[in-house]
Amino acid sequence: MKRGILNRYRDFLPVTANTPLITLGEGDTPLIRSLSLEKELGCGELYFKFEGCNPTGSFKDRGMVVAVAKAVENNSRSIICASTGNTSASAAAYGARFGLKTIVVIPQGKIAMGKLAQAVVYNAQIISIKGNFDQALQIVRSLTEKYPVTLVNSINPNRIEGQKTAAFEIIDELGNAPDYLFIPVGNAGNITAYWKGFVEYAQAGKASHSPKMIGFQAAGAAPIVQEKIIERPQTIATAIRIGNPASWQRAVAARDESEGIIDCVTDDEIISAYKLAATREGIFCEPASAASLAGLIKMAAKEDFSDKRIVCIFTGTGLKDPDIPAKFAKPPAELPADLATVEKALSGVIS
Ligand code: AN7
Repeated sequence: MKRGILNRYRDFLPVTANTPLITLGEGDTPLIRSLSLEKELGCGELYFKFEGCNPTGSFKDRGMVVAVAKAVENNSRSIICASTGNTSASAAAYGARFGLKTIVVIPQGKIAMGKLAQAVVYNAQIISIKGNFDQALQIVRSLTEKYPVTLVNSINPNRIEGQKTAAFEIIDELGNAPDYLFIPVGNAGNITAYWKGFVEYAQAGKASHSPKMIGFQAAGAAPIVQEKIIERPQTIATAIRIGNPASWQRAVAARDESEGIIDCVTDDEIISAYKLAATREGIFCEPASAASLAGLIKMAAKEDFSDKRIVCIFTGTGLKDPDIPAKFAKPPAELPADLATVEKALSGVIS
């Protein structure tokens, strides 16, 4: 039975006697051993942690459940976030369930259809700005200085606390930390959270070491790689279309303390990995999520991982962004409902 991360990992979370142990069933996501790409890429062991299996379809639920629990504990009446889509979907869901007014500020035309649908159905107050995520976050920060509304972006430390539980789950399942963790990087909260989780669990004696953190930004939105703010970030992976990450310094610290790397992958590499995850492993993740696998493919071409244990994070489900396949695949031909015609269309396919 799913217990939720607040209950399962309460000893490692900011849980007090007054914190409601709320849950929508977040966490406990599958760690899927690769059947095909592990061999092909020459990895000792390769696993995919599929965060798309969270209640609103992304890893954001782990952080949101803690942020909302603390908001409820502190008698907050409303929450607010800027979002490229997944944070707004998660905030709207937990806000609805636990009686908080939810305000989301999103970049117009640049969030996936499914994510917008979630915010609409969960009945969030949606503000769509003619601008990008970084501008939305700036506005939200200013609003929270002026009004008594709880900020639930990852600059809220409770978000990072919740998200670190994914690292705990990996160690609990593998019995130790992996050698490498591949992860997409946008606003850089998640890489920060995983690193915190790995370090804390190692300190608690649950792992003998911590993994190298290997983060990937999209090439058109790679401020950490280029070491400068990107004013007009561009990428097909709208979730990580971010030019000035809030947790920039902490991501750099995670990279350096773990002796890892933060690099970037092109949109073509992202889409190619997105297709491979689906066609070779049966995992439908969203484009931003596929940046982790795209990064592994890029690195495995140069580096020997044959004695390494690797975990690749797929941060969200592909169902959120149903427009993407149309960019590279034709819709199926429409045939009459006639056996002979269907048989003919299948000649060479079935025998
Ligand atoms: C699927 O929802 O920033 O580096 O506003 O949705 O912690 O930002 C989403 C980010 C990776 C990057 N994969 O994580 C938002 C938002 C998916 C995402 C990231 C996001 P961070």
